Amino acid sequence: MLLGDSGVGITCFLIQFRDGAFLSGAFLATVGIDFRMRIVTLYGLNVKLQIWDTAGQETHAYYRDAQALLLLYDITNKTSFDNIQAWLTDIYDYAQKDVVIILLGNKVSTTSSRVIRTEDGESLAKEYGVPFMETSAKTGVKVELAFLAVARELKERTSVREERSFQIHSYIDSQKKTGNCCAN
Ligand SMILES: Nc1nc2c(ncn2[C@@H]2O[C@H](COP(=O)(O)OP(=O)(O)OP(=O)(O)O)[C@@H](O)[C@H]2O)c(=O)[nH]1
Ligand SMILES: *[C@@H]1O[C@H](CO)[C@@H](O)[C@H](O)[C@H]1NC(C)=O
Ligand SMILES: [Mg+2]
Repeated sequence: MLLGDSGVGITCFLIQFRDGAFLSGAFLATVGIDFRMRIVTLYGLNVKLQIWDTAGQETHAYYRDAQALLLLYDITNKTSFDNIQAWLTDIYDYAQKDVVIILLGNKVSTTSSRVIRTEDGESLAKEYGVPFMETSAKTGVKVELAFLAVARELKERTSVREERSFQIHSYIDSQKKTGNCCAN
């Protein structure tokens, strides 16, 4: 499930992942809740992701059952970043204890000015022990990586193997560096 303040780019992020395109034109604020599917291949298996799009506050009732939460803020909007702490506090109160969380600073390719530095996002994420990356729902930067990292982590958790070979933090760090398709 995608969460964050209104206007951070949640719907665009989801459409970019599903369709590989930026939802431009008329601004369509999400009302209520909606979901979309995409099938990805992980370890040679087709995995169907059911991704929920939400809008604004009061979403506890929905994310209580979510397996993973992608929490977005907008790097050009300080309010959306300042509210991340409140989001995380709520998540720890209402979400499942083993929920996978990832923090995303969206709109990196924006022409308007950045107000939240990369280091600010990194240190907040570190404080809460969650993985972090900066993304663009517009150009697609790290959109695929964010979802695939979460999907792999979920798959790993349901695996019957005793040893965990996959670690979401180190996976993201390595993918950020490789500069391949999914990490650009
Ligand atoms: N430059 C830039 N603009 C973006 C990006 N993602 C979204 N936007 C713009 O931000 C605005 C809000 O995008 P939405 O995807 O509708 O945001 P939302 O979080 O779903 O908003 P609500 O549904 O109203 O809560 C739109 O004008 C998008 O064009 C991005 O990565 N870069
Ligand atoms: C910044 O984000 C907040 C939500 O965090 C929103 O209410 C506000 O309209 C946004 N400001 C701008 C200039 O987009
Ligand atoms: Mg929306």
